[in-house]
Amino acid sequence: MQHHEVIVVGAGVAGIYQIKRLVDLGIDATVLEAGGDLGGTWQWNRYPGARFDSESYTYGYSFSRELLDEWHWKERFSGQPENLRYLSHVADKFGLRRYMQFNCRVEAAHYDEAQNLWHLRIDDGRSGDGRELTCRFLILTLGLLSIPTLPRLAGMERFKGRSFHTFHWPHEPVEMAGKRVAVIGTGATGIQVIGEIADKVGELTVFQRRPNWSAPLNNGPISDAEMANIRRRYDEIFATCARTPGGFEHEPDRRGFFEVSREERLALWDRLYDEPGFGIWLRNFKEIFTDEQANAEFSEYIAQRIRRRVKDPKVAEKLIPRDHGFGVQRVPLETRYFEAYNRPNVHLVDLSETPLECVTETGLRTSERDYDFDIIVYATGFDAITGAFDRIDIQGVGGEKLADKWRTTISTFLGMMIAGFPNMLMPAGPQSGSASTNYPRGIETGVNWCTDLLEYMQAHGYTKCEATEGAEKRWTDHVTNMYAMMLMRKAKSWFTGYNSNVPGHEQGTVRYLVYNGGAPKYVNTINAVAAKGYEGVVLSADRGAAPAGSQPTAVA
Ligand code: NA7
Repeated sequence: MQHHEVIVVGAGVAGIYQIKRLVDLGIDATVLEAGGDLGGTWQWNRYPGARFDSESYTYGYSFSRELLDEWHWKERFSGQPENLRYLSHVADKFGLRRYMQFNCRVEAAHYDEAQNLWHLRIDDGRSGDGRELTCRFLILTLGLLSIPTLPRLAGMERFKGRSFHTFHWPHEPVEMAGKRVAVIGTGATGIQVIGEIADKVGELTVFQRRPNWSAPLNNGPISDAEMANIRRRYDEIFATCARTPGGFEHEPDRRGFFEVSREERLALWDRLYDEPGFGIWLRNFKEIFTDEQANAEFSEYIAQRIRRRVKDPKVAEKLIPRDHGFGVQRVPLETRYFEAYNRPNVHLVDLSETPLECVTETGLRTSERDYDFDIIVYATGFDAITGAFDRIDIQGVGGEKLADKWRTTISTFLGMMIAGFPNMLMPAGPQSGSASTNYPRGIETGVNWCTDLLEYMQAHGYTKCEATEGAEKRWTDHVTNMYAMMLMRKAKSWFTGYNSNVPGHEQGTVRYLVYNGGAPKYVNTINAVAAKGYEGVVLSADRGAAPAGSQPTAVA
């Protein structure tokens, strides 16, 4: 049986950095990854148009000056192939691949109290004992959006053309010229795909159930001179990211929404609409997120922008959301998205008027008619944030199942630990600072905190850590209370745990999954916990023995 001091599950952006930190400390650790290679999100999502909505140079890791100095981001918002090359480069540069085992799906992780060990069962074709691994510490870097979900439509298997979820877009190029293509879903993914393929396919039919508020990405190349300047500014850039709520360079406008004139508000919005990235969301007035009236006025501004860009007024009205205001769901950024609907080969089907009924051998049937397609693209989203945890049979003290504990309410301590699940850490778990911020900025914070905890334990001779129930309750109440002031609490989105395709999550009953206090407050809080000797965490020297016959560091 393989035994390691630490097993990290998931070799995405968080897992790569986590193993780097562990290797640097000389800790015996391995990464188990279900996919055939590293990269997580950027390994799987190969659909046309997949790219960062974060400025590339704020998405890259900040931990190595050498890495920052040598990597040239070619686009302000870099695309999937380049992003995967980057992560691969990081792993190769720091020799991390040899600590990773691919095609290893973790099926179960059970905590053994007597031995103070986690027992993992993997599904990778190995048989017998080889499927079992043990570790003292289990670090889950599973990804927030790693479990794609498909509609529950009758007949999906009988479609004779090609169909795939965007997450499973094929590795080899998909021939789309002249093809009749359907895209179901208009979230951030659908909006990227539609803008990218509209002029490359024969006919494109978009099946939209609810429109999303979306604004221009305004992407562009980064020249050598600009990149040199970015390199010079890296310290300043990361310092800015660290002090902004979203972990971006975008800082909120501190003026009160109602304290400036309407003309001043319009001047700001006109400027932001033409600027790159999330500025339109995050450089805006803070009241957009909390005040119905402010949000309505700004939403109407964006609606006017849509009307100006979409020629057919009927289509324009269908693309304007009515059930939620701008920015209370994750704002997709787009490139030529609205203009796509001005093309004669692009058609919009409003599923709120004519719902999908089933998939046929040749295409899709709505309540109104049949449509024939060569390719159906499901851009239908993810069982977000907790989905990857639910797919592993995780059992803590006394065999308590995490899926049961989280069935009705999510509860964590700092989004990184769970009472009843000792020595299990989640650098970017539900209720942590990562989900609602520029992800790598958040995960660096989480990974550093978890790694510092391990170092602290080693230095003090502790072998077991567990959050107390009281600390967990206080944190979860804090996360819950923060939703009370946010308009987002009313939106049906993955930030609030809604997913129409996952039983139990389709009603849109709010689940408190993300921390809304902003990155600086989150970092201050977790640092204060550490400074007080990990207040809220019981640390003990419960020395369980490694299992008989175990082989340390048997990395493939
Ligand atoms: P999202 O944002 O969850 O969007 C999924 C889209 O698919 C959304 O428009 C859904 O409509 C639609 N959908 C889902 N199921 C169905 C069914 N059964 N029928 C019709 N339409 C459906 O996922 P994305 O992948 O776009 O984005 C996820 C994140 O990835 C994104 O925020 C970025 O951070 C990266 P609905 O709104 O439910 O009516």
